[in-house]
Amino acid sequence: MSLKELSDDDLWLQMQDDLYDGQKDEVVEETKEALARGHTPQQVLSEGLVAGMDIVGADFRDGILFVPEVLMSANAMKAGMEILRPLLVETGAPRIGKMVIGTVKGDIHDIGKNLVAMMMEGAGFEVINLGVNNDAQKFIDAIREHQPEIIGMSALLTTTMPYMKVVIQALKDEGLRDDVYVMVGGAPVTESFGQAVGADAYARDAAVAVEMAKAYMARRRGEGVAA
Ligand code: B1M
Repeated sequence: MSLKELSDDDLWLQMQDDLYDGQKDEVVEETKEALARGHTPQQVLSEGLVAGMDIVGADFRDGILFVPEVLMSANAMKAGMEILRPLLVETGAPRIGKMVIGTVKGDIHDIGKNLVAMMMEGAGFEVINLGVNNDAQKFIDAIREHQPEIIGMSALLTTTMPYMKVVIQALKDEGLRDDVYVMVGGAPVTESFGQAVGADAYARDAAVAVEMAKAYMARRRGEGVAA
């Protein structure tokens, strides 16, 4: 059966299966087909790519999948995200602020962080994406160089999320803490953890991150305040 003959529900299932199997080319074709059917990039992300990665995550946790297989799934997901990228990024929204974002030291997960970066760009933020495995000095250097209003930290491991506190302490030590709004996120991160490490905001997903960042910029403009 060709892709075009699949119902929408079966197309999502096929995408999830192919992502699970690390079939990059197929995921790209299915992403294009879903868009051609008029689904929004957000729908393609949630019904196809993220839903597929959720199954990968569960089987990784349960010892059914191992790192090499998960890497292939991650690459397939990234290939699908590349198709969505222009739609998420080039929305023509006016520039409203600047954000530096990175995954913290010891952590190489970047899919969710890249999704946040893309959606922030789509909302009108200039985004400086530091990539993965960033120590506190990298965040500090980037703040000095780019003067962002917002910094975002992502962590996917319970062993790396405490490093967010190290970065926030380093910002204080360098006298930069009050200049930036600190946002944190990633699968194991919670609202209470964010508060405990002294972040300004925790966002559970990319869409929420965008809304919080926009709300902060509006407050900042309105009140003429720093972070
Ligand atoms: Co890893 N991994 N992994 N992994 N991996 C997890 C995180 C894990 C939960 C899997 C599991 O056991 N179920 C587990 C962590 C357990 C724990 O700490 N409690 C785990 C582990 C153990 C590991 C290794 C240690 C495995 C090993 O080597 N034995 C190792 C660590 C490597 C390292 O970082 N040092 C490892 C490696 C890898 C791969 C390299 C194979 C690959 C990463 C590839 C890549 O990113 N380029 C990988 C993957 C893919 C995953 C899972 C399966 C999927 C993560 C993902 O991309 N999700 C993951 C399982 C899971 O999370 N359930 C898992 C999709 C993405 C869209 O969601 O990143 O959560 P997420 O982002 C969300 C939100 O969290 C939020 O927005 C996004 C949605 O809109 N968000 C933010 C994220 N960052 C934000 C920042 C914000 C705001 C919101 O503001 C700044």
